[in-house]
Amino acid sequence: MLYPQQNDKRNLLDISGIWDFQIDPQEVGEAQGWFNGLADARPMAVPSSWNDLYDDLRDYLGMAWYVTRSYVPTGWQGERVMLRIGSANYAAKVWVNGALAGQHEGGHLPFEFDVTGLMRWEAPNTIAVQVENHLTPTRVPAGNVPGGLNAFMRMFPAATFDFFPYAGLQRAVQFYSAPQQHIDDVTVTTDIDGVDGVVTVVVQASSAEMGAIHLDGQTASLAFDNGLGQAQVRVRNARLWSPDDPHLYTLTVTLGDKAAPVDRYSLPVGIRTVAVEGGAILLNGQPIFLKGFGRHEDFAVSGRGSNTPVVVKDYALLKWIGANSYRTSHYPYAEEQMRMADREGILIIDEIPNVSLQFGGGDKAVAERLRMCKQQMGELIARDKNHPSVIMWSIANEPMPPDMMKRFMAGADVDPVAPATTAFFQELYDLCRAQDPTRLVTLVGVGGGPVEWLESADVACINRYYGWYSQSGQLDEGQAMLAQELDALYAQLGKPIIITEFGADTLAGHHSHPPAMWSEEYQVELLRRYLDTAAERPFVAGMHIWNFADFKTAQGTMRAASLNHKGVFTRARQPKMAAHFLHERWTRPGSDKPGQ
Ligand code: BDP
Repeated sequence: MLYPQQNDKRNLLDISGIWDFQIDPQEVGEAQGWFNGLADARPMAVPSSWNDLYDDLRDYLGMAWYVTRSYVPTGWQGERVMLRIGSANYAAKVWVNGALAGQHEGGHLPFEFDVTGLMRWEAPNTIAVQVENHLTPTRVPAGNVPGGLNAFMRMFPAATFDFFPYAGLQRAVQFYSAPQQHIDDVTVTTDIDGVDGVVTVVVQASSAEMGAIHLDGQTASLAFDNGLGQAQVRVRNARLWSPDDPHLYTLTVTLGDKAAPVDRYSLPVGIRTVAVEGGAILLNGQPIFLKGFGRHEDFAVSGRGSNTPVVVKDYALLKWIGANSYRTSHYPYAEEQMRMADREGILIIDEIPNVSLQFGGGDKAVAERLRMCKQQMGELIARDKNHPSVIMWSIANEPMPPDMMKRFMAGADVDPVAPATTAFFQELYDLCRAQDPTRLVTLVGVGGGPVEWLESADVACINRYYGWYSQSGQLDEGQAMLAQELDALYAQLGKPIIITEFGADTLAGHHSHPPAMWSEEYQVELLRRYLDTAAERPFVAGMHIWNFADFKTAQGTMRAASLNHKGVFTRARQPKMAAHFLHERWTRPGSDKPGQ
C-alpha cells in the first residue's frame, strides 16, 4: 500500500478539515440514507478522535456518521481516482455520492477504494463515512471481555487494554489520482556487499511491459511479467542508514518508456541490514543497543487523532533525550511517524493492536481473533515494509494464557501452556516471515507469561514491573528478581532480550526522600536500577521505558485522573526528573552499545 504522493503524474487532494457529524446510537442511519447528508449535524474535526471534543461524546463508542462535500478537479477525468482513509477506529463503511464504496475493519491501518466510477465532475461529491468502535471480546484489541483481569481492573469504558479507546476518523482522508496504467506497489529490500549497498526493487504494475528504477544517479530497467518487474542497483561505497547517520537515497520508479514515462513514484530508501547473533541485535553487522520507549499516540483534545506538531515535538524530545528507538505500542502509528523515524534515525518495533489477547469464548471466538490479527499484520507489513526504521514486527503485547491468574500466584511453578495457544502465535510468526524475510519478529511477553510463546521469536521482548506491581516500594528486592529472571531467560532461550516495558507511575512535582512510589525520585531510582542491571548483561539488547509521556486511559481505580502516569514527560510534554536523568545517561558516548 503506497503512501499517496503528488508529482507530475499523480495528484493528491486532502479532504480533511471540519466535517458534518452525527451519532447514530440506534444504527438507523444506513436504512434512512444518512450517506446523502445528515439532518442534525454538528461540526467535527478530521482527523481527530471525537471523544474529547464534546461532553456527550467522551464515552460514546457507538455508531457515528461523518459527511463532507468536495469537488474533484476536472483535470483528473480519465485518471484512476482513489479515496484513502488513514484510520477509522474501529469499523467503517464508506459511501461516495450515495453509492457504497467499501468497508474496512481494524482501527489503525489505512484503506482505500477505487472510486473512479462514482465521481461527479461538475458538482461537489458527497463523501460519507460510518464509523463505530463497539468494544467486543472478539475484536483486536478486545473490550468487554468477561472475567479475569477485567473483573479486577473494572475500567470504564470496558477496554481490555490500558489506553483510552478513542474513536473516529483519526488520520487524514484523501483523494488521489494515478494514471490508468499505474504503479500499484513497490517493495524495496537492501543488502550490504563489502562497502557496497545492493538495492532490490520489485514493482507491481496494473499493466505494463517496461519501466525503470533510478537511484543514486543510476538507472536499471524493469521488465514486467504478469504485472511484476524486478531490478537491482549496486551503490558503490554506500552510505548506510543508521541512527547515527540516517542517510536516505531517493528511489524513483517509472513506468513505460524512459523518455516519456506514464507513471512515476518516488520513495526514500535507507540501505541497512538487521540480524541477530547470539545475544545481540546487529544493525549493518554491528551490535546495537536499543534505548527508548513504549509510546502512545495521545494528546489532549485531539486524542489519538493525527497531530503533526506533537509528532515533530516528540521526535525532537526523543533526539534530545538520546533515544534511538521506540515501539509503536499498542497499534500501528500514523505513516507520518514512520517517515519521521526514517528521517531522524529512530529504530521501530512495529506492533499490531493485539494487546492483552485472551483465549476465552470458545474456538470460534479464538479463530475470529486470529483472523483479525492476521489481517492487521498483513496490512501493517504491506504499509510499512519499505521503512528502513522498521527493524522488527511485534505480533502481540502481553497476551494472557487461560491460566494467567494461577501463573501470577504460582510464579515459575506452572504447567506447560496449551499447545493451541502456541500454535496461534506460530501462525503470526510464520505470516511475518513469509511476507517479510528481511526483518525480525517478536512477541512482547507479560510478567509470569509462558516462555513457550517466545521460543519462535528472534528477540525475546518482555515487560516487567518488579518494584511497581510486584515488590511495590522495594527496589532492592525488585532488582534482584529482575537480575535472576534475565539470567534464567537467556540461559533458556539464548537470544537477545529487550525489556520493552518497565517503569513507575509518577506524579510530576511530587517528591520524596528517601524515594517512595509515585514520586519523581522513585521513578529515577527504578529506571537507574533496571538500566544498571541490563548494562551488566550484554545479551540485553535494548531497554524501552514505559512510557515516553503520560497518556489517557479509561476511568478506574488503578488510574488517577484517568491517566497512566508512567511517562518521563507529562502529557503536555514537560520533563519529569527522569527525563533529565535519561538525557544524561543516553547521550554518553557508547550508550548505544550493549553492556553500557
Ligand atoms: C502493561 C501494558 C501497558 C500498560 C502497562 C501499565 O502492556 O499497556 O500501560 O502495563 O500498567 O501491562 O502501566
